[in-house]
Amino acid sequence: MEIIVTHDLADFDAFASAVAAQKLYPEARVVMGPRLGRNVREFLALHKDRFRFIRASEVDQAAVRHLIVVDVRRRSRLSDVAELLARIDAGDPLLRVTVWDHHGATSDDLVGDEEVVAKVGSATTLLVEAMREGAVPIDAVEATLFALGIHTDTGSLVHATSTARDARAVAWLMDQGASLAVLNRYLSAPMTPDQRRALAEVLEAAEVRCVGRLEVCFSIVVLDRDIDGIDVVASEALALLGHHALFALFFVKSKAVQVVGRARSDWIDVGAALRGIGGGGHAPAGAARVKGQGPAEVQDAIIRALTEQAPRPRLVRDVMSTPVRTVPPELPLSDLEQSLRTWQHTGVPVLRGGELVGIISRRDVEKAARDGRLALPVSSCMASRVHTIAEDVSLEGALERMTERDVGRLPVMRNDRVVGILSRTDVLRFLYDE
Ligand SMILES: [Mn+2]
Repeated sequence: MEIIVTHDLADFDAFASAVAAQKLYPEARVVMGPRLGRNVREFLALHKDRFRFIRASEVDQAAVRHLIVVDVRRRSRLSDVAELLARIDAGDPLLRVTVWDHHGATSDDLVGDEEVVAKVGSATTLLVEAMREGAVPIDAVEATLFALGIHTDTGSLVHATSTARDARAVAWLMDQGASLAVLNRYLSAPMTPDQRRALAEVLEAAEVRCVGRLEVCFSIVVLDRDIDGIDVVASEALALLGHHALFALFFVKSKAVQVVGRARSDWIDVGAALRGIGGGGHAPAGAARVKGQGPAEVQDAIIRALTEQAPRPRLVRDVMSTPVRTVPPELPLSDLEQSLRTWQHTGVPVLRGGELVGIISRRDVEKAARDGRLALPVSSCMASRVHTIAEDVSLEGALERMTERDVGRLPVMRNDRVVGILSRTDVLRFLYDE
């Protein structure tokens, strides 16, 4: 017997990967864990007859000859097939293991006899590539499910983990007739009343902590029962709050803490932080379920894990231009015009006795030239209200300041002294290189 398994609480990527694997291994049966994600359950309410699967309890694990594992490879997430894991440990020669996964490696990983593992945005992508290569025919319903898998795990190709391979797989699925109407129905399903209530509580309880110079939001919410789709609640809350990351801790029936983590900044690896408390996931998204601890303890453990992996964002001082050229306020504009041309600068801070008193841009000087005012001193047309930034602010913070104030350069300060200048060019280089 050949079986395909994935992680519990299967989301669209897990379920789509399992169905796709069945196209590649036609003899294999799809085995799902005891719980399915809410979106997948809703999808199956209409598509049950198209996609058949069995439960682990229906499998004679002693009779399995080929185990195909998709969208997971950590052993702790495969407790349904503990008997098969034991056979693997015993070196059973009758059992072959194949792994298709896109998660980062851990010491707890199952090692397959064959492995297709790559850092792509979704596991489904890997299976779609194999189907495309093998010219395996798929119909529009299958193409739609596979596209749902990729869209879900990649945030429709904009999560930091997305790759061109995911986009090519989606394009191929569209060629195979993936239905946009069905994609939209399941990708932007309206929230249930329970989800809306939970969202309101997450927003209400949100507390911002500074971890490694980044704003990380924590929300502890007490629930008297499990709520479906809290992952969506956490994503939505982060989008509304706009911090670098958010961890929503749902204390369910005073028994377990269900954590959902989401990040908008590449500097935070949510999956790695949650692996520290027995959960898992990717850099932008992860989850964990912790028993026997209160939410405050779990929050402390997450902060410890985040601090250990030290998300050190790039700071202003790492990318500012230094040493900085400055001019005195009494310098004639004609001299400055010459200097700007040689320095190729678009603006310079104006200092009187070491103190910042203004800033002047090439545009100001050009205007003075047009008006025939080049004989006047720099002080006559400098801007004396100068927006500055401290050298130890994160670049992310500097970027926000520039956008808010709509200024092209910020003198960088250390104890009231100008130590550098941060220009649009510096910031853009950072934005596009990272
Ligand atoms: Mn996945």
